[in-house]
Amino acid sequence: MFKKAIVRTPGKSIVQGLSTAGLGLPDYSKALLQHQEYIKALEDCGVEVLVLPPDEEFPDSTFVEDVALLTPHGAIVTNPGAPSRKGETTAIKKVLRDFFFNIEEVIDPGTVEAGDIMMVGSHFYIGISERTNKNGAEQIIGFLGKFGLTGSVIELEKVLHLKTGLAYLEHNNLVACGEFITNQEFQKYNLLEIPEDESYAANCIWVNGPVILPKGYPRTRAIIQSYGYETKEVNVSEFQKLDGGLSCLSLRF
Ligand code: CIR
Repeated sequence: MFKKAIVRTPGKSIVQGLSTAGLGLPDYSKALLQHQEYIKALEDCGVEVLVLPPDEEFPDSTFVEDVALLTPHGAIVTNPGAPSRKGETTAIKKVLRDFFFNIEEVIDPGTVEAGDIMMVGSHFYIGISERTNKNGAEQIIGFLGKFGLTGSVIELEKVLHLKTGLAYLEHNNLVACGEFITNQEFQKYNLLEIPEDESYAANCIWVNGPVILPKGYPRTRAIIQSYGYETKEVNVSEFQKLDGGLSCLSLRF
């Protein structure tokens, strides 16, 4: 169960965020409203949300999930592979001190963005991507070991982050899209296969029972509901323009 979540309000500089989506620039006022809707959805799932102020210096800093990995036994501050995002870790480290006694930190030459890490019980899958390298993944596995947890590595082919195409919904149920559907590692789960034209919705989050998913993906919603989940939809179109999914917008613990 998640008791708390940390989010960061987008700043005006969000329009300078990294993007490959080709969907145009995000609209700042819309992004703010959507962010509030997102917070409300988390609260409706029984989570207390800590809302951090905008950090204009870092256009992508609203995607807080990438800068830390939070586990029940300790936190790990990452070292983003995107040069423009490296400095985001300083602020999150200060925030985490209020909640975690054990805090580890990934250092160069290791790079990690935690959008590449998926928690399944006490095991963590770590995607090797353009942002997360092998050295970074090894550091993560070492820290997890100290916490009594385990980790393993998954090579990514096409997607930005591991959780761009995967979401664990507890109860052995795994939402998967594209390259992950046939990956041997994931065949032991009940795979909820998301059609390619709804791939953006594969990045959804289980929050204490309900599943929050992006608005506008009816087939994905139906698949998730068919497994007995209550669903909540949030419009995150302005974050999608920056390659950001639902999960990236919060750190849940
Ligand atoms: C980036 O490229 O870093 C941001 N524009 C989007 C990060 C999305 N994070 C995620 O998928 N975990």
